[in-house]
Amino acid sequence: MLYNLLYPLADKYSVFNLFKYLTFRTGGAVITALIFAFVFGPVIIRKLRNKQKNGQPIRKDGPETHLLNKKGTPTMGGLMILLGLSISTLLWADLTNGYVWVVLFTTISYGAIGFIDDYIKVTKQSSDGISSKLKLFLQFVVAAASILWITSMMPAETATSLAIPFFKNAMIDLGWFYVVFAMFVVVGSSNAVNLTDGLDGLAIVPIMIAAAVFLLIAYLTGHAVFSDYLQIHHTSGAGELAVFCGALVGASLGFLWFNAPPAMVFMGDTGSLAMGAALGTVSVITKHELVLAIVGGLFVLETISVIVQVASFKLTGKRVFRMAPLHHHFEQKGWAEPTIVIRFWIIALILAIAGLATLKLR
Ligand code: 57M
Repeated sequence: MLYNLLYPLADKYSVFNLFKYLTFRTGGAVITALIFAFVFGPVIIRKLRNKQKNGQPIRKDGPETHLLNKKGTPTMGGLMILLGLSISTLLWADLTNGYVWVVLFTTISYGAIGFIDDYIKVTKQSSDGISSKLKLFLQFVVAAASILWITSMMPAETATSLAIPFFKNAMIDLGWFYVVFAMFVVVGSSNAVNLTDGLDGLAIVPIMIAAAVFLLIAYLTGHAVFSDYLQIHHTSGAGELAVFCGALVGASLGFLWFNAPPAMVFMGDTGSLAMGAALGTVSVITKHELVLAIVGGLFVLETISVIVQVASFKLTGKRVFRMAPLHHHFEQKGWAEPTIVIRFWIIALILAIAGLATLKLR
């Protein structure tokens, strides 16, 4: 909004020229979202604690430690992230850019689905929220609207093309199948983050790392010269998503302050579904969906562990892991929670560097 209001006055007040620069506005978005979390985080947590007498219902069949140490922790902390993220984006982004609106629409819609799930869990004091079928149906409906909106804003010749990393300007036109594929990217990344969010700080740092990588990817793919130099697909207008990703980095860093062990608050499905959908949507707009699978590889690993565990248990009655998702397996092996979390952060960082390498390795 500031860009739309103040940049036109740059002739009169040259200082407003700053708003022309994406880098300046992205920096402003990071700082605004971070300050929002520090200023309003405690208030939001206090309100959540007051509203949720018993906090997040802890699963009975979970690791013993969760039942002992985590009882009473409030959930829905994702509201803090979503508020900071949305306000900061609306303040610093160019509001005439359709990609900004579609990523906000998708993120907030998934946050609303998660909020309803969390609300039912907390009010019923049960870890069963919305039925998984209804949850998935709602996610696919939002994803369909989001992908159709995105492809309607792209040039017809590349709207349904999939970019292949490691190859120069390699695009495969998938036609209508691309819409289905992109829907699965959004729904899949949303649920992968949801599964990962099972230990203090475990999900929010990889989310922040992925957001930082996609901040750079959005900036480069939106830049005609840089995208041409790097031989990556150019999506005109995608650069504005750097502001959104910057706000996501700032909001995540702020939330980490309160989610660091021992967590004062959980983000809830309100946060995890929204954050995953946000990353999925940005990866579709920048046509770096396959790179998200690398950068968000920790989320992929956690999801695969669940798929393998459930398939093995259903087919053979035997478990591959002591418990799924993967972080619970290491808990059952006796690893301390912070040990698992920090080691998973290291894996996320290594995967982020690998994802960034795809920009150059062509
Ligand atoms: C998302 N939610 C956490 C919190 C967070 C098919 C099956 C693998 C599904 C999976 C599942 O239900 N996943 C749901 C994980 C939960 O966290 C809440 O949920 C939000 C994220 N969606 O924001 O509000 C618990 O995680 C802990 N937590 C923290 N710190 C945090 O910052 O300690 C979360 C955030 C919280 C808290 O204890 O209550 C969760 O784990 O439920 N199911 C599972 O993950 C279960 N695994 C399982 O059933 N495995 C089976 C088979 C079916 C795969 C097996 O291995 O045999 C485990 N999860 C838990 N207990 N907690 C086991 C039971």
